Amino acid sequence: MKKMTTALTAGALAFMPLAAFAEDSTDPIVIPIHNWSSQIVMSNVVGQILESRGNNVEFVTTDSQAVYESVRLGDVTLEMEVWEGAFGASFRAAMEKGGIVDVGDHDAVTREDWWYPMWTKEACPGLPAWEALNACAAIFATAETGDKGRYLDGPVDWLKHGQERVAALGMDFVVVNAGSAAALWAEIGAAEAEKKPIVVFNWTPNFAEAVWPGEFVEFPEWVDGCDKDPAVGPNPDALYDCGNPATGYMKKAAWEGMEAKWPGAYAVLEKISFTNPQIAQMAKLVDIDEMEPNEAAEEWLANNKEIWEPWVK
Ligand code: TMO
Repeated sequence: MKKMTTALTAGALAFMPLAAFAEDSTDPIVIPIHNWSSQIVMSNVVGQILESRGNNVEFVTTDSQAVYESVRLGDVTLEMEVWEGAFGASFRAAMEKGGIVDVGDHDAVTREDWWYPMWTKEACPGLPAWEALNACAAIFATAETGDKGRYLDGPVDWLKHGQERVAALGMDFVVVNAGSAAALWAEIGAAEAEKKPIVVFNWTPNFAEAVWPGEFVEFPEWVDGCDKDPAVGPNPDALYDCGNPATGYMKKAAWEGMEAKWPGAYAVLEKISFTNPQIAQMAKLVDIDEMEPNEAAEEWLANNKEIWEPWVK
């Protein structure tokens, strides 16, 4: 565009169709992939939508926290799933430094926290209150945790601060990080046969809610600043003494330069908004139907044309 404006007079410019100035760069739009299924499938869905309108797209596997710095620097072009609970702090930190833009919220309402399958409640009837969970800690004990209960947290890069919460609330639990999301599902599946009480990290929207009815543990309600200011939350001397937001956002984020470089793709990104059932369905195609993420995306797009086609028109 710079070249054209120097080569053409203002008069000639007036006759150029506007579209000539709104062409997307042929450079690839770089889309990051993380380690949970809905994000992987949604990223493929959006990549395929952009490819259908002629954009070049490249996928890179990245850390789910460091990605906000990569977006800010333009090494990665966008992020489709900014979950408030897990990534709000990294997203806000990148926003403060500049270079990353908030491209709006999905329709989805999210929650990420300690969770148990419903059979656990039979062994610990005071649930879902966290105090009741703590009073039942012994029934969650494993060889690994001695007489304390075991809480299986998510992979470390989701930074759930489970250990800090246990310390801040004086809980009789040991936090163990799962190596992958699949390890969480394997743990729930293994406990199911004997209806063994377990408490693990889980989130919604997710495929799991259709497979294992369950509930989130109710911790002290999230208050802004609970992760920054010890005075916030019930323990005046500790951070992370609150649950995660119970009605969290899921945002889209992009590199600040995306709009100028790929204006067409950016306009599509602004319109994209997925709902809880749509996101749960994306995860299901991989976690239950065992499809490859790119095939899951093809299937999702083939079955949901009425949802996404208006976004590219
Ligand atoms: C980041 N996650 C949605 C898996 O909690």
